[in-house]
Amino acid sequence: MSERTILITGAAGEIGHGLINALAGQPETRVIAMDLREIPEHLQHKVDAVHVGDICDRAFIEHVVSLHRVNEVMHLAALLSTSAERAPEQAHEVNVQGTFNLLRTSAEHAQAYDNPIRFIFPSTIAIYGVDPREKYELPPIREYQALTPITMYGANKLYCEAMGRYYGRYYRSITRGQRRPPIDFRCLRLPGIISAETVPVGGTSDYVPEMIHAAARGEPCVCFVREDTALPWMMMPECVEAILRLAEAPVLSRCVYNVAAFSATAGMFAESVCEHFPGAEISFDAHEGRQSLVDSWPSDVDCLRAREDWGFEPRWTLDEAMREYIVPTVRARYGDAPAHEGATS
Ligand code: AKB
Repeated sequence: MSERTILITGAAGEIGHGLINALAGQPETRVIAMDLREIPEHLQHKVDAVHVGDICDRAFIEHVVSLHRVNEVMHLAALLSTSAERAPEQAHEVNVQGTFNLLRTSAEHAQAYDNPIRFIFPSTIAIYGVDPREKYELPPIREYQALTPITMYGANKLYCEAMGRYYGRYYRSITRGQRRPPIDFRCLRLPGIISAETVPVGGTSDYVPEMIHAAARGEPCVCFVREDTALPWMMMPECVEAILRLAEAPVLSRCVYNVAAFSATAGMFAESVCEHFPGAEISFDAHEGRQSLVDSWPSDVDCLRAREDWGFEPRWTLDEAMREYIVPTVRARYGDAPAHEGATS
């Protein structure tokens, strides 16, 4: 790839942290970090420019894209599922209008320089809407199945997938002639993501990271879903690797892919956490509203197309992730947790 000038929106978020760290020092690569809030101090020296502003501010987006002649976008800025259910109209503004601003500006910029902009879009398992009564009978779900989201976040992301496909395949099709579409749109539907370095905010799959970080801090945790609730999961390093591998893949035949490492229940995670943090206090008290969201998401996804088209390959099973990534990383972050009350030595 020629020199990459990558705009990362939502750069102060969990995935933004991981991408900035992974891209720092890469040859022929400039990273432009953008967020509504300041980028943490320890990341600022790892990027080439920082812009604090609103994804919904079209003039701001146009300024940043043209100032840096951006040729690649990793668009992470979004209100996640729980935040979006608490403020659905704001979620639409950020998740849909913000993405539209970025797509249209990128398209205009790409046409001005006659060079398509690669646009990496993290979608979500929340675009699926399975019948909770059938959730655990279904085989791992394919990209074309059950596209009936019940959340504003899932609806937003599904529409943005369609917008991205339009800009990447069918943009102005009746007037474009032989010119290629202005956007090279690539999308991965992310499962529950677990970061051992940052604590999530606003997601409904946050119950597992919350459990892990609480145990590492020696604090009790009440899990807001039932113990038998299953979702597909991957660790943050696997998520970052998947985004970068998708971004660097040659021409692709599809633009939307499932990715995940394994399926697991909240109870399986709790059991593993208690093995590594003896005496960790984990209880379950389902929040009806948040439980209903998770019950509409598939327990597992079929990632065959990602494996075949661009070599997606997760690293860890649940037990391996705990041993090789989560436990060493949270211990480094929190130090050796104070013994939980009642813990046996
Ligand atoms: C959320 O919980 O909203 C996200 C997701 C599943 O995409 N982590």
